[in-house]
Amino acid sequence: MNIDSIDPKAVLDGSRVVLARAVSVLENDRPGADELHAALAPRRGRAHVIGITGAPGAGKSTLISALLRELRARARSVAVLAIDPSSPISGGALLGDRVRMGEPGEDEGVFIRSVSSRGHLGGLSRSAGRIIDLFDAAGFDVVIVETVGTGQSEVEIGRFADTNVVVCPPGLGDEVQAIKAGILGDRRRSHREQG
Ligand SMILES: Nc1nc2c(ncn2[C@@H]2O[C@H](COP(=O)(O)OP(=O)(O)OP(=O)(O)O)[C@@H](O)[C@H]2O)c(=O)[nH]1
Ligand SMILES: [Mg+2]
Repeated sequence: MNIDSIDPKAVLDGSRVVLARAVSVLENDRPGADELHAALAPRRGRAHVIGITGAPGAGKSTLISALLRELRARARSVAVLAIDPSSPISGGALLGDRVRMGEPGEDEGVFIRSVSSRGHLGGLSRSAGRIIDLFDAAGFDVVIVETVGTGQSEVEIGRFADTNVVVCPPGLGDEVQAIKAGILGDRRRSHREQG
């Protein structure tokens, strides 16, 4: 038996263990990743995807912790995909977002996964879109995506999220910042809206 093979039905039935394995398959583009993604297609398109982006240390993970508490108080199930930067030198990543968000404990309505950007530019990882689709198909009401700490040009999340939040530390820039192109000014239709 191929240990990487994932039963899409088990993902749709809400098995956390299978969901965690499915994320790994997509993240590492293992054999079966394309088939898994395709099998989940009919169940996609229901979750509300929130992208949280902004400069390193701006407070993205802290805001997500607060959003998690608020959404759970409203009985919404939430999956979080946090992208942490990988080192161009060692290739490794400290998955620190997960630490800052705290442990969801036994809460079945929360699923948090940190992955590394693996050198992908744009603020996400190469597999992020597929993992968002996976969480959507698995039935979460809300999918929150934390980008790596971004600069002006890392606007890829705008293509995937229904709602985009840019966390800005106080005291930077002026109103011209908001109308320039780039992370604050760009308005894009998401991939998901385009189908
Ligand atoms: N004073 C103040 N500190 C904050 C606020 N939000 C977050 N912090 C602190 O700022 C530090 C970084 O916060 P994070 O939430 O980890 O920031 P982040 O944007 O997720 O950081 P990266 O993922 O590393 O880019 C932590 O020590 C937080 O406690 C805030 O509103 N005010
Ligand atoms: Mg963070």
